[in-house]
Amino acid sequence: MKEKRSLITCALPYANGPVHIGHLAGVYVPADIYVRYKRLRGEDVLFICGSDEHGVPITIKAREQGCTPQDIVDRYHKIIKDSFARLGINFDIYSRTSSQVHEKTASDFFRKLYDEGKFITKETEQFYDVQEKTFLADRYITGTCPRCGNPDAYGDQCEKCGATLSPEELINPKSKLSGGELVKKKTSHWYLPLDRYEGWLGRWILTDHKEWRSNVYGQCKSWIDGGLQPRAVSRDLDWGVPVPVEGAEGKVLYVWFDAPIGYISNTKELLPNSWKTWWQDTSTRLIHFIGKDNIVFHCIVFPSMLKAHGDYILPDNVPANEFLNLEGDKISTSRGWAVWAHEYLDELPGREDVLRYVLTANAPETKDNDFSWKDLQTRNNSELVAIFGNFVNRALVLAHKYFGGRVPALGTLTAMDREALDEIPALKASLEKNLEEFKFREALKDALGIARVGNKYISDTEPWKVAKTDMARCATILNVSLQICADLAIAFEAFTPFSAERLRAMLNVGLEAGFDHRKGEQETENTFREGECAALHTLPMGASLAADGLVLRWDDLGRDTILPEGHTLAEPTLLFTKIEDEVIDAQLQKLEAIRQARQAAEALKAAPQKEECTFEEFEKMDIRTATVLAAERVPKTDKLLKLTIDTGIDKRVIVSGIAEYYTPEQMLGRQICILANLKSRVIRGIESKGMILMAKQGDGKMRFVTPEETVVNGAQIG
Ligand code: B3M
Ligand code: ZN
Repeated sequence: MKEKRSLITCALPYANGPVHIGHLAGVYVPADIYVRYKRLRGEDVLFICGSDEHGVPITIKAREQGCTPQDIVDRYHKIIKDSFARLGINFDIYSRTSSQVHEKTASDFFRKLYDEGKFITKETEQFYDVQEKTFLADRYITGTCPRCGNPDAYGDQCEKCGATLSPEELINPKSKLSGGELVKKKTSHWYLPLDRYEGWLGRWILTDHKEWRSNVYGQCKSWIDGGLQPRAVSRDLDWGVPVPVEGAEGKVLYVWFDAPIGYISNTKELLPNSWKTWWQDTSTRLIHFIGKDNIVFHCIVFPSMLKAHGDYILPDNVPANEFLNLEGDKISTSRGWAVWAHEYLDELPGREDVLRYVLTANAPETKDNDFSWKDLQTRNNSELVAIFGNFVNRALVLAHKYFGGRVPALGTLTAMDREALDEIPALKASLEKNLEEFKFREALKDALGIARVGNKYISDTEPWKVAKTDMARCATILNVSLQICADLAIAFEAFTPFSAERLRAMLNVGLEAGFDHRKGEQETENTFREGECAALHTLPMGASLAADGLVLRWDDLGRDTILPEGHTLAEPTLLFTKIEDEVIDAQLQKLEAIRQARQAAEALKAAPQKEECTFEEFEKMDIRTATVLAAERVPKTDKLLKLTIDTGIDKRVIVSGIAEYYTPEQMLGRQICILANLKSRVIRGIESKGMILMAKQGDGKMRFVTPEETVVNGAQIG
């Protein structure tokens, strides 16, 4: 076994929707970069993830779609797992919290804490749906937001104004299940008394982990300073891990209690014999990659659970990211404002690395950041194509043109050669430091810096010109250039693994990275469910061994000579290609369509109720039926019709702004309703007496309000 051992986990995505670029940039791409880097350095790394398949939103989605929660998670687990694999995010295992191993692990975990008296129980009153005979999770309760009046606020949050709510605060709370009234009913639950861990958490995080990212440290500090409260670890719900206690029928573990245990279960599923090395040996470093909304659970709640249990190590670091926006707007699954991983992969085939690159370059590490399609195009065309790809292509094409596809001989190095070669170890040092400190954006700049060095070197030395007069000098320049290509094939492995592998194929070299953890594990029949285990990381030792056996290692990066003279190169192909405007425009149009559809849906929503009025106020209005006798357009206007109508008491003229919706011909003989006693007004020189009543939609569309069947003119409405 290697000395340095790291257990890397990524937040388990909820299996109630596909993953989008926000998830990728915040959690999965940085984690994969870190893992690949560690493997390249020969460290022992285990990379764990899986779907989070419990929780209320999944049950809501199932109800909405008329299927079971299991149907929902089966569908999305597959889509999510597939997207990760296609993006080269190579977990050692991507399992799921509906697995049997997980149910047992989570259940045992709870039971140990229960038996040891680590929980307290509390009886509270909660909303109960009498019709459905069930307690309701906060999400299942809707009502009017007390802050902004949104009639569709949830019991935990108002999505319109963003307020965090409790179901008690909602005006007119109703059950989302039955739509019916709610009653309060007593229920009892188990709580983890976080207040008992406060002192310990304060020392462990605020004193011992000052090196954590400032956003993470700051959030923890404010939680701890604010005082911690006991947290319920069970729920009244029928989807989840049943509470393993007699008399707890109808109760399951709270999703945030069972989900982090999923990290342990998935390790167990992969390595049934040696999982304890990863979770119980204090020389293992545990690192959780998460988004900022998960900080409290990974830094406060889960560590307290682990501490209470007593057998497990605690996280060494939790490099949580901020959020990624899309074209300046918050990514929102419910509003459909996102770029979905699986759609990107289908619509921009072969451009996995471009997405990985752009999401890293814009990683929301210290503050929220933005993804835009134009930026993706620019970074692809002017960085990946124009710098990295262009340099590699020139070096390889010239080596084929002048030296038959072999690494030419290195002559005496000039100052220019030396200068270029000397820049690489410095960039390597910075790259290592940044990767170790989870500064992936900076690290990517270092890697691209190597390509910049190469690109500048080959432009300055102009080997294509030198070839005309001095073949020996040309050989030296291309030798140096090819060494820099080899540097890039190592440095970019973590960031753009597909391209790095293609580059290594062109250079005819392999890469040493990692090894198979399952070796030595007894594979019992139950160990791996078919198709459940993600493929092992792409590059077990010597996997892409070149024909003549040259294998690159991290330590080669920055060496003057990585590729020996005479080493055979393969045919070059383009590493990256330009992204044309059409591709970007199509994506922008797709987003525009989403924006418009959303606006239209907003517009169709009923407007909020107006202020109260008294019956007397209503009575003042003379609303009655009338018939249109004549209709004509008001000259020089688009919207106005001049209508002559019979009100039952008189014949009068009303000017109405309905010409967009009705022609004069359509108006003739039509029975309508009017407000007869509206103060008369002069519109375009015509005196208008009264107003025609129309049903108006949010998008402006108008329709007449007409009696169900023809009545006499002047019939009063009220
Ligand atoms: N599924 C929340 C999320 O995806 C949750 C993470 C669980 S990690 C143990 O944001
Ligand atoms: Zn609100």
